[in-house]
Amino acid sequence: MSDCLFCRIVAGEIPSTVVLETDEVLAFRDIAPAAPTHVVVVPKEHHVDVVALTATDPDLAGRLLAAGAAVAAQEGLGEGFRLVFNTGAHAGQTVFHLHLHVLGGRPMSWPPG
Ligand code: DGP
Repeated sequence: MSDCLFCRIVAGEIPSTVVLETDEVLAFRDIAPAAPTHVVVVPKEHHVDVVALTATDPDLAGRLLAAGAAVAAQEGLGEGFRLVFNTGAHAGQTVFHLHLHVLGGRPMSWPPG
C-alpha cells in the first residue's frame, strides 16, 4: 500500500468526491475548501510537483491544465477562477503528489498570502 495520500485516493483506498476522471487524471473536491468551489486535479501517476511533471511528461502537464479548465467550466465558474500549483514547502505544498487547485465561486484578492 502506498504511503502517498493522493495515490491512495486515486486507488480508491480513501474515499473522495470525484467530479471528473480520465484514464490519466482524477479531479475531486478538496477536503478543506478555501472557496465555494475547490477541486484538486491530480495525475494518476505519482509526480512530486509540477517541476517534476514538466521535466518528465510536459504533454501530461498540458492535459492536466486542460482538465482544470474543464472542471472550471463544469462547475460554472464563468465569472473567473484560479488555477494554483503550490510547489514546495514555502509555497504551502503539504501533499507531495502534484495537484492543481481549481478555486472559484467568490471574488479573490491579489497577492495571495
Ligand atoms: P497543498 O497545500 O497545495 O499541498 O494542498 C493539499 C490539499 O489537499 C489541501 O487543500 C487539502 C487537501 N487534502 C488533504 N487531505 C485530503 C483528503 O484526504 N481528501 C481530500 N479530498 N483532500 C485532501
